[in-house]
Amino acid sequence: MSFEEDIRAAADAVRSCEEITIISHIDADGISSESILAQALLRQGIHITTKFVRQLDPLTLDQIPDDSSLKIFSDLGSGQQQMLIEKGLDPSRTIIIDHHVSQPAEMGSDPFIEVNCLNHGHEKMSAAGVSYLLARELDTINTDLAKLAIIGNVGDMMDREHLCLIGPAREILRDGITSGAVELWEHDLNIYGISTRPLPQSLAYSDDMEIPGVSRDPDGAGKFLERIGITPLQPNRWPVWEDLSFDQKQQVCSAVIEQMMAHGKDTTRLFADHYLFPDEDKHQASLRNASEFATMLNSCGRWQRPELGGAICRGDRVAAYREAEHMLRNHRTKIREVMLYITDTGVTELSHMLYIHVGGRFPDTIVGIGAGMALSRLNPEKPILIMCEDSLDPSMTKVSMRTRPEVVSRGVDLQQALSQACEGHENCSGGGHRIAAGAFIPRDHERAFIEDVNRILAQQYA
Ligand SMILES: [Mn+2]
Repeated sequence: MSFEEDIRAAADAVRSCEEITIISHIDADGISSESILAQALLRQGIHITTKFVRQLDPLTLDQIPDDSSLKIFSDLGSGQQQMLIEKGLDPSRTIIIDHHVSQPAEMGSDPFIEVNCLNHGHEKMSAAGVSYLLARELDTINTDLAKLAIIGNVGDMMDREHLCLIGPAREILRDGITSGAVELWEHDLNIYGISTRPLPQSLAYSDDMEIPGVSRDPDGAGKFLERIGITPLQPNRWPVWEDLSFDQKQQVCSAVIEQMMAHGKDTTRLFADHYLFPDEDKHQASLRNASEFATMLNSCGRWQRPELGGAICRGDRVAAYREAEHMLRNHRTKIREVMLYITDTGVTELSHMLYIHVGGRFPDTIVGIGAGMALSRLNPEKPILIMCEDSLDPSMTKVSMRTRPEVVSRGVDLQQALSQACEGHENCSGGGHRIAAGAFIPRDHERAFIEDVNRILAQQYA
């Protein structure tokens, strides 16, 4: 069946339902995906119950109600179909909305109703994108949900490699622009935090640009800006990128290009698309653009409050927003602690990767993000692998890996590296994406696992 036929089949399956249970992932993609599905289904008059899970394993599956409701798994499920069968889920009453590698159940069982863009060659689209296409198939009034689909896609870094959304995700972007909820800033400066971060910080900590005198040096970045006439609004209060006029932005871009060219730096990743939300209040700046909105959802999920993120996706700008802002501040502080711990402690450098074990010092839900941030301050040429205790099971270790787009373009695939390394050890499971991946392994396999991953990476580089 084609992608469109899969979408239609899923739409047909939900239309006749009265009750649906959504099981979704706790990250920005999973949270926005759930909000798209729940709102679209509510508009059909269907009663919805949601269960957010950190991962799909036999334990979490036990928490799913054994009732007559249709089950929709979103942002997970494709890789766990055999487990779903073993847990007794009825394939004709279960829809999987996903974008991870699909592994059908063993021969003999009926297939699930699965809508997975990856099965149709669309690598740069997330579960929120698939959920949106299903919502739009149900009713075209749901095009107002395109904004949430953009947030999910950006949250899952679908725009990172090409520095813009492509393929079906780009078509969803067009719906968002048409509905008026999304504004596209095309080929804009490739920095993070355009609505909330003081500009010197944004410039100093861009992962993609090496600007001599500016990168990793916020004071240097401030001086750089002052030289071209961009100054603090008040003492110590710098404007954010969104505050600058068109002319000021042009000035910054020209100065950045000049500085990079003068030092022979690669400028190919200097510009990226930004997705702005003009309907969001400037006083709630964390929601003004897709990547910062996604960060807020991620912080809700990673601190075990995904439903707060869900409330924000549904439009709560008072109680849930206030609480989420508080969590976001805490989230940033903790990630910063992880990053500083890594850079202060130092990592072990192997032939093809960096690694560090942080034990039980930090929540296992944020160490991967901290490692990603630390990477630009370490040797960004090699992927980083970080290990920590699994908070749910002390006999297990959680592994996270991060790398940069240039490394991926040289043939490195972290998802493949971790999955392959898992095959060589018992009770290991891993997955993710080329640029960011994770695994759970038994604690006593740590050493051997690291060596295996390094060896696999060596083959990938070759
Ligand atoms: Mn996802």
